Amino acid sequence: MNSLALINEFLGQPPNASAHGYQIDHILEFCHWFMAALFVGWSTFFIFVLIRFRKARQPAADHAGVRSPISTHLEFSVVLIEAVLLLGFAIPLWAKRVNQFPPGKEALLVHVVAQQFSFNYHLPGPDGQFGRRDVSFVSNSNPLGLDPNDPAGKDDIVTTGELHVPVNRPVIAELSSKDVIHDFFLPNMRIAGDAIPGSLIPIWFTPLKTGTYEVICAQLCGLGHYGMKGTLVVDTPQDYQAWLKERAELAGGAQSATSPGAPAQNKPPAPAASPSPRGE
Ligand SMILES: [Cu+2]
Repeated sequence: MNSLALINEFLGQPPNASAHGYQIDHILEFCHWFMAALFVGWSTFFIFVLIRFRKARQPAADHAGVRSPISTHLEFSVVLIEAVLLLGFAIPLWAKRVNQFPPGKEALLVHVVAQQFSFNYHLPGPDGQFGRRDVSFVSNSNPLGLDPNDPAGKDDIVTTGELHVPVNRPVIAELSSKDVIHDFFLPNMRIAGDAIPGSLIPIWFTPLKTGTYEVICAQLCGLGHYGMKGTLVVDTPQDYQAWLKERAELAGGAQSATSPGAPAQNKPPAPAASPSPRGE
């Protein structure tokens, strides 16, 4: 941590815990210091102008105005620095985040399905395959509409509110929503992505430090919006395997509870469990 990082702390940024987060912090730090320099610079210039062109010193208006090229040079420099920031740092970093996803084998893929008002997580279980999901199977005990007849889904893990991931392994979170637009925001991982009904939006990050972090919804999605606060637990690989095992056992129990073909409870169907296509 260099002294520049102080400005992020001062602004209330939680500590970074992801691999790419340092680059984002760096841009934020630089931008804030640059804005501070601009603020001091332009304020000084403004005060200088007030004094230099005061009425006592300039009784008659000068219609030609300022002839010095300094302000032009200053403005050009500011535009240049901003262009370098945008084209040299911000856009390449963004492009890397969007285009250079880690290879599928290396990364952990998790489906994040937002709803009013919680985040549901769908993991493939030991077989590594996601079970089919369909809106017709959605019920209180099956919030994602896992197809009970699909063998690939038998060992799938579905959790609500808490997501576990292993440390030092890239995580791809595929975002979707069952109702309105939410935003899956992991402040410590310096990543956020909108969860939009009818869309699958992947985001990725690599957690570097074990610990428990906040998950929040960053779109005002309704009255219970605040209640979407959840937890991301970054485990050591051993702890993660233990958690997977525990959840898989629980999932086995839950699967038999919702016996295949059991009709969804008598309630209006939820809008949709993506990624099934829908005709809205
Ligand atoms: Cu939300």
